[in-house]
Amino acid sequence: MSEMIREILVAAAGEVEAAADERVLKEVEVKYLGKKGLVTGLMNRMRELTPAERPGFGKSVNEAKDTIQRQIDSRRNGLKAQVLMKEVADPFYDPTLPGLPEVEGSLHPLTVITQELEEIFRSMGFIIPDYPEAESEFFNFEALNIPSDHPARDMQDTFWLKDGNLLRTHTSPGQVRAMREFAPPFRAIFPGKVYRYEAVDASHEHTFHQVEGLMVDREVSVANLIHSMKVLLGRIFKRDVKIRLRPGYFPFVEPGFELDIECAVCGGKGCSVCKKSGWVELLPCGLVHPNVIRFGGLDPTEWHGWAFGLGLSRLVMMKYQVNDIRHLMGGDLRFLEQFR
Ligand code: FA5
Repeated sequence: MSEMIREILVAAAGEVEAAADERVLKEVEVKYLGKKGLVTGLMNRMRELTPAERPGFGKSVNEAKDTIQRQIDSRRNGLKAQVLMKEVADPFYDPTLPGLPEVEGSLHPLTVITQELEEIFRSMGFIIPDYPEAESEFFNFEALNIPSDHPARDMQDTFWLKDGNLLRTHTSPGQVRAMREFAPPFRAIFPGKVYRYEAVDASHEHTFHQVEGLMVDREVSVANLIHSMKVLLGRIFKRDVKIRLRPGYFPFVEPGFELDIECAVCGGKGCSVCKKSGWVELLPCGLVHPNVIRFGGLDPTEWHGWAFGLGLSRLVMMKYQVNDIRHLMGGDLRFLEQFR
């Protein structure tokens, strides 16, 4: 019997090698390994053996089966490669063949809204300077009236860099930088990425986007600030959105406000984005604190300002009813394709 196995192995190896294409190779496979194939047939002869001989024989047949299958697979790969090489080497070029479809990209929703905001504010005379994401402790905290022992530092857990700088925790450092750079009166917005070392959930990311707004002039008022916020939201949403204004504490403004928007994901009913409250914190704002004006190199008895820090990632969520902030930067093309 083992002589028979050996003969089948030799014959199969020869036929596999000689198979000139995949069709012939399939025939060889069926001849040896098919249901009625030669190797399968060997098993039927088991009953001619003594019980003691059967296990060893069964093992040899299975090994023969594996060997032949391996040879067939390897030959099949070889034949496929040959076909491919031939196609590649063929100098014939058919210009009538249809081309590959073009995959059209699109702008990320954060970019779309940023551009819209830039357009709105530019039309109201705002400039758009750019400031560093790796920021100094001075501009991120101290110059914003948040000294190192101030409890407000805990409100924004910080990613510190080895050189003592940090990843900016908000876009507010732009306020003092701009005051030092531009002669007042001026108005500016600073869109950008910010970073916080904090737990991530449906409405909190460690890396998210804000847009800071700042107006410095001799006369500024809360009324003017609130009006600008309303214009902004109206032009972004292009419909009436419910907002509420409440007092808010930030060391760099006085007075400070929190402007919330009715949660667009649940229509104010309560969901994981608004933590069941029906409202989403979107737009803190206030009149710039005199100490910040002073850090900006200006005289707070002459110059005043208002500022806001819009949560841009949340604005995008509200505009497009995105139910989890992690979709925005998650890189899943299925999410992004919806904005084509
Ligand atoms: C600030 O960052 C202040 N710098 C804003 C400010 C500017 C106040 C000027 C007054 C004057 P706050 O930490 O609340 O504040 O963040 C501002 C907005 O960013 C929030 O209302 C919210 O919309 C958004 N935001 C805050 N944390 C996160 C987070 N982890 N993920 C996504 N969005 C966030």
